[in-house]
Amino acid sequence: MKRTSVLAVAVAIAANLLATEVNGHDGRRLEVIVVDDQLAVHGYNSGGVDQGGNPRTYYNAMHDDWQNIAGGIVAATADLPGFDVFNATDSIVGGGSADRLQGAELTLTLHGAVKWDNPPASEPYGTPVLIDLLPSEVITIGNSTDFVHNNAPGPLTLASNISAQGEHELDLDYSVALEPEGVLYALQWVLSTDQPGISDSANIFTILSPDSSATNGLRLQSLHLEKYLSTPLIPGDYDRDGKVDVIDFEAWKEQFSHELLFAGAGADGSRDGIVGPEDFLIWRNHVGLASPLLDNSVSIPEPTSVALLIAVFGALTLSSLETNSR
Ligand SMILES: [Ca+2]
Ligand SMILES: [Ca+2]
Repeated sequence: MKRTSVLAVAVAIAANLLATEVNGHDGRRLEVIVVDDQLAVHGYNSGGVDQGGNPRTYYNAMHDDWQNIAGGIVAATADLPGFDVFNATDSIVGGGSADRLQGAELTLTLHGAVKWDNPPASEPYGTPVLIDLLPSEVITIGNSTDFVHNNAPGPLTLASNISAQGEHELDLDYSVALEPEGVLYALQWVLSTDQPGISDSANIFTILSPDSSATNGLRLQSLHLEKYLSTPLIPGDYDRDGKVDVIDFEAWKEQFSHELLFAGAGADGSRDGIVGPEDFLIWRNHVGLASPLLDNSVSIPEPTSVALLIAVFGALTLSSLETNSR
């Protein structure tokens, strides 16, 4: 990195840190939860609503956008998505995890970053094409004590000695010495704790889209990538809309035989890194289910139409898969 770039990033980070100390940030955030003795994060939006649902109908992924630094400095920063640990009273998504995590430390470890260059301008956005970053694309992420970047991944202490009231506004400061345009970045994290009996999270993704004041903020494409990389609330919900229906079957069919960069993405319900017949069975075993987060206006397919669908597609697909796959 050139010296001017380093300076610009340092200035941006310093400005961000000052802002963070004054107050936390409203907007797209991630509530830390414990599900079946495993850490997870559940996205919600404290600053308004977007097309992604509030809270999200899936775990472990959230997007927000860069803000280009003004004044001729070629750099961008972001301070969201941020994290929170809530008690039962303050919990946005229900329950709260402060009692389970009381006294514990939370560590967020960066494992790397990928990008989706030039996603389609309009729907359908299709399966995201994820590639490595160029050596010049260095995303630095820090909090008040530590820094990591995508070429030197490692741990950040998100919180230590969590109180019974929880820990609010655990924000990160993202910085990059360029002004992203036409590209979505996804940072891959794992959340862990020293609290006995609670295992590490699955992959968690924070996604950053271009400055929303730029010509194309790619917000809907970011949301699409967020859903693709997330963990569904209900197994078989391959488009992450909170219900398991024929659209998820279509997603599975479109992605069939794809080998994935990240196990559990898209239609990989079995989390083995490939979209195969086992993921069809997961869909079939959960079809008709819907998340309680959805309101009553959501229509779920009639049992008869689902049964018909399984009869027609299920038998056909499985018999062909059994002869053709692997
Ligand atoms: Ca669905
Ligand atoms: Ca699979």
